[in-house]
Formats: sequence, C-alpha cells, structure tokens
Amino acid sequence: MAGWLGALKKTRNILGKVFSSNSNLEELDIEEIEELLLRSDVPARLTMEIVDALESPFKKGTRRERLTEILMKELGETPDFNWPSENKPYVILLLGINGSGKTTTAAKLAKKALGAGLKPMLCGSDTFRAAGSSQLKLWSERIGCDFVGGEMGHDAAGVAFNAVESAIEKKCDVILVDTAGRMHTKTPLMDELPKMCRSMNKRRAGSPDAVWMVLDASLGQNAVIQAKQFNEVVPLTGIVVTKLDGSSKAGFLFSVRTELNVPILFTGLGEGEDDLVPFNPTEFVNALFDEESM
Ligand SMILES: Nc1nc2c(ncn2[C@@H]2O[C@H](COP(=O)(O)OP(=O)(O)O)[C@@H](O)[C@H]2O)c(=O)[nH]1
Ligand SMILES: [Mg+2]
Repeated sequence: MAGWLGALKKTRNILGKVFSSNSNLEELDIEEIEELLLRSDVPARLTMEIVDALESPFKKGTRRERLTEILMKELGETPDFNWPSENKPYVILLLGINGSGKTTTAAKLAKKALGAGLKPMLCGSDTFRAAGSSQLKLWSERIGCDFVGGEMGHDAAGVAFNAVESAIEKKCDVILVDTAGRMHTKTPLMDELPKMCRSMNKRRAGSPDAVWMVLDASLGQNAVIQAKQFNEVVPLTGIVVTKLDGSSKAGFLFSVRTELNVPILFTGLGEGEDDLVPFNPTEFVNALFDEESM
C-alpha cells in the first residue's frame, strides 16, 4: 500500500527546499522562497504568512514547529468519516471532471465498505460514454459487490433511481454512485446533477446523503476552481483528492478549506484498490518536510 511520504515526493522536492530542516534558507532570497511555494500551488495568502514567519526572528531549531503550526491551522479540522449506521442505503454521489478518478474511487470506497462489514452497491450512472458503466461493473465483479448500471444514452437520473430501488430491495448499506465526467463549463451535463439528486430523493428521502467531489491533485489550484463551480450546482459535502502520488502541486490542499469550506475526507495515494486512505493532515504536513526526520 502506498504511503504519504512516497506520494508527496514531487511536492517535497519543491517545498522541502523551504521546509526541510537541512535546507540552507540563507542561500535563498525571499523571492525564491515565494516562487517555490507558489510553484507547488500553496495559496498566495498562505505563502505570505509563511514568508513572514520565516523573516521574523525565532529560536534555533523551531522552524519546523512554527511552520507546522501555520500549515495545520490552514487545514482546519478534518472530521473522521464513519460509515453510517442508519439512513440505509446511505447514498454517496461522486462528481468530477473526466479522468479525475471517480470510477476508481467508487470501487476503492466499495472495497472499504466491504472491509467494514457492510453491503455496498456500485451504481454506474456514467451513461455518457460507451464504456462508462461497464468499467465499474468489472470493478464490482472484482471486489464482489452488487451493481446497477445503465447503457450508453440512458437517463442517468433513472439509473440512479433504479440503484436506490434495488439497494433497498437487496438491503444494501451504502451506494457509491459513479457519474459521467463533466466539465464545469458545460451546462446541459451540469444540469443533470440536480436532476439525479431529485430522482434519488424521490425513492429515498434524504438521499443523496453525501456529495463528494473527486479532485485530481495533479491539476493543483485549477481543481479547486472546478470544485467551486460544481458546488454552486450541487452543494458538496466532502472532497476526495486523487493522484496525490505524482503531483507536484499538493500545496493546493491548503486552499480547500478557505475556498470551499468542505472537508477533505479521502486521499488517493496510488492506483491500487487499497490506495485510498482517510485524509490525515498530520501525515500530510509531516510528509512535506524532510524524509530523515520522519
Ligand atoms: N496514481 C494514481 N492514479 C489514480 C488514482 N486514482 C485514479 N487513478 C487513475 O486515474 C485514471 C482515471 O481514473 P478513472 O477512475 O477512470 O477516472 P474517471 O474518469 O473520473 O472515472 C485511471 O488510470 C486510474 O487508475 C490515484 O489516487 N493515484
Ligand atoms: Mg469514470
């Protein structure tokens, strides 16, 4: 299973020059420090705060503690996600642009639910592409869980309704609803999302219980801009950050709370089915510093 330290290597290659206790900050001028922070998509306001902290005098050996405090404050509280014991079937709707990792994340979450002793259902409502739903069906066979999907061209809201109906019948505990990737700028597909919500709500009042946006970490700050637009169409209740492994722009995670005020719940640290872990701010911040001190 992939870990935080390995996943954050590329971002650390940049930020470590500022954060690492081995780095010789005296060799960098303020512009260079700012440039490094911004290059990894640390938001501008936080960059200024970090620079201020580095410029003001402090006791030797406390740089890491001081920076850690600033970074942890920026991330805010991260609630633990617990699989619900009521409101069954609990419906989690996964949204995002094409390729962000929705289908993989739906499967990874279903595997987690199985591991927690629950009965999950995968719902393939990506009826926009020919292979959209069949990809998730393959996942359901691989991990061994129920599946409801639709053919290309079917109404996604109808597929979602059928999934809730079938999950009630089969006494499933949780439904992971995978959706078609859509651009936040394309109105007709964006309009489909509230329709899907209304449709599921008709079959089980209160659903979807959770609406999670799946963000590709390699897009950095642009991912947050997308999320803001999705959030205006369907209010988000959580964020899943995928592909943190391989991203050099993990600094954007520090914008999520201030820009969206939605918690980061899970993080993808690799392609494997077990490479989805609860977001852990302490592990995340620690992994931005040097490897030796871990
Ligand atoms: N490295 C890495 N790859 C991921 C992660 N999550 C998804 N992927 C890959 O991203 C690609 C697109 O994923 P997919 O789930 O099909 O995206 P979708 O279009 O949003 O459904 C696939 O090759 C996945 O294996 C992750 O956390 N780390
Ligand atoms: Mg997909």
